[in-house]
Amino acid sequence: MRFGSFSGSSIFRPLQFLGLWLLAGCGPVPEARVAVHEAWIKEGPPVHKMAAAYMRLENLGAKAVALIAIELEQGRAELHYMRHQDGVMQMGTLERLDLAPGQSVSLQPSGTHIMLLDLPQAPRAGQQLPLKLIFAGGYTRRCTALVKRPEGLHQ
Ligand SMILES: [Cu+2]
Repeated sequence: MRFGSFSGSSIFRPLQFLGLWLLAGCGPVPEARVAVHEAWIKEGPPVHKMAAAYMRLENLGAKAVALIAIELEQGRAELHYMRHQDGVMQMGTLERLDLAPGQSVSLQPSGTHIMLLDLPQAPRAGQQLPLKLIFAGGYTRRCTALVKRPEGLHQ
């Protein structure tokens, strides 16, 4: 089952997800529930073995959650912030991304993003990369991010 790679309805997937879970009757349902919407990676120069990944995270659970790490099959990932300071865009690592119950946070160009580093090769448009999101407390969420060209995007 894949829940991350889509670009359609934002509401249907979580319901479907919950429904499958209930039908499967698998053990205790974890309290944390996070939906990943429209996960994508910005294609960069072919020589760059790094790229930025974006998505919208939605906390569907009743408790606050915090994204603390991201795992890749090959390479590594960091959570980064971007901010303007004295006219200069600065980027740095974020230790965690908190989501209150019901809160939706967008990782997007010029803002908070997931930096993919030490990749075996530069991601090319059309490829899909599986990501594993790790939340405080051990909850994990897998998604697949589609690599897209940054046409018309503010870089
Ligand atoms: Cu970055």
